[in-house]
Amino acid sequence: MRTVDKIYINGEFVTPHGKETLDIINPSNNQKIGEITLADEVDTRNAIAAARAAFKTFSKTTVEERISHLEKLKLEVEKRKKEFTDLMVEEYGGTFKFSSMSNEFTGQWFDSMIDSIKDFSFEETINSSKVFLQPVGVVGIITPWNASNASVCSKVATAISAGCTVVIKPSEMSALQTQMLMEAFHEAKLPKGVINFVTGLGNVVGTELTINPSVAKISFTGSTVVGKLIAKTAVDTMKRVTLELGGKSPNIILDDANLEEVIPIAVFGAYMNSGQACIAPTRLLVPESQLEKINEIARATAEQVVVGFPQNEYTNVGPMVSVKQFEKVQNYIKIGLEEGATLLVGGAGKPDRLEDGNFVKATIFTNVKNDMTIAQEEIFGPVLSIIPYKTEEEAIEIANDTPYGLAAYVSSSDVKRAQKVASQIDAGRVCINGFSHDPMVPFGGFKQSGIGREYGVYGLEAYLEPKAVLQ
Ligand code: TXE
Repeated sequence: MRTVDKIYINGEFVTPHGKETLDIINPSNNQKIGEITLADEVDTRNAIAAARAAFKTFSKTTVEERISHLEKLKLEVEKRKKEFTDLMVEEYGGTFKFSSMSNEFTGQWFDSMIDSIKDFSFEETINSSKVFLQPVGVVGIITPWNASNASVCSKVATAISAGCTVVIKPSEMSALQTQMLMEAFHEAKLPKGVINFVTGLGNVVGTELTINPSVAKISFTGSTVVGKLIAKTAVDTMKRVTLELGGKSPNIILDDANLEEVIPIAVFGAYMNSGQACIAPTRLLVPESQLEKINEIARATAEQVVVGFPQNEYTNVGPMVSVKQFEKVQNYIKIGLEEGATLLVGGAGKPDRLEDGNFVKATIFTNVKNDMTIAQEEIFGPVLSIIPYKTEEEAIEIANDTPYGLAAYVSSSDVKRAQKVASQIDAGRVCINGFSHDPMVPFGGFKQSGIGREYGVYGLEAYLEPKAVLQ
């Protein structure tokens, strides 16, 4: 049985003032594997005070000093890649494939920020005046469970690059991964108080971070509901907010695309991270004239998808993170059937021999209409909706017809045509012909998918406050 009974404040592991505990459950079998002691408001205020004190000197560090801190953080995180992968598989139920890829990639969050700041000008001259880009202050970092380390590392790397100090409230559902991250960051030996961790509940620790006047900015990744709550509360103290929220990403297959190639990619893509990914292409928009053929290829692909224990290297879809998330996905499958979508593969219930865990069948609905609930709301599970369209214009209209605008995908054998379509889509990121990722390129949402951008120079600017000195 593991215990997570420490938080990290002012360079030390301390026993939290909070006394409540929470079980850590393995989602593959719903067995208890450990327990965490939850931090409370007092712990949060202590962490904020430490970050505030550290900010006085850390905000004055040079770019070279910050680069050296980023290098040390990267080194310590990379040393533990294998352990992080094992914990992600066990605690979160992330597939071995996804978890190892995600941890393999973690160092790049630090590298990309080193590349972003090494030539960045924190000072400029406009006419005879100076503009200084100063770090905004103490940043509250609130992160979810679906890519815990990646989320924390990318936000911490950006904050450190700017000269900010941080109080991190990771998801209470990633306590084991957080514990190891605390150890890694501690070993990096940054000045005391620059990085603090307070693991507790959202409505306790998260709320304190959001109301506390000593916190200058909140960087949040999570649900749209909580994102809105944070934005409303944060405005009372005029905090800066960066919100990376949900998505319902369209994947437009144009009529000239090579279906045998792009449909399998689309199906496996929708199941990335077992469907628990904000950028997953969950709405597959296809030419109506090719619907039958596409249904066939999608069905054949889904039959190859391995749903099962996440530690198996061949598994594509592991369990949902919690019973609550499992039930949420099941409910959407039920709604899909009730609203008249055609079930192509999968459906309600658990796959055979996987009854103990939170496993969902790899599911595809076809003949979905875009106004159906399953096409409008984020399901966050392995459920793909195939939506037929008649013309390219209609495809673009459907793509844009949700409250979200995080990611989008376009496939065509004519790249220029795909680019033209991409230019008309309301989303913060559009990938042409497949899935690509670049940690230097801005990431964030249009519409209700969020506010602001993360990564690289765009992300950095959200942690800086311009100060003009006129003379
Ligand atoms: O997210 P929450 P949940 C979506 C996805 C999923 C749904 C619910 O659709 O099914 O959200 O997941 C903290 N003040 N995404 O309930 O609650 C919380 O402790 C401050 C999309 O787990 O938004 C955790 O650290 N903080 C998404 C973080 O917010 C609060 C990733 C996210 O949890 C808080 C995850 C409060 N009042 C879920 N309440 C993405 N964009 O990738 C909770 N938190």
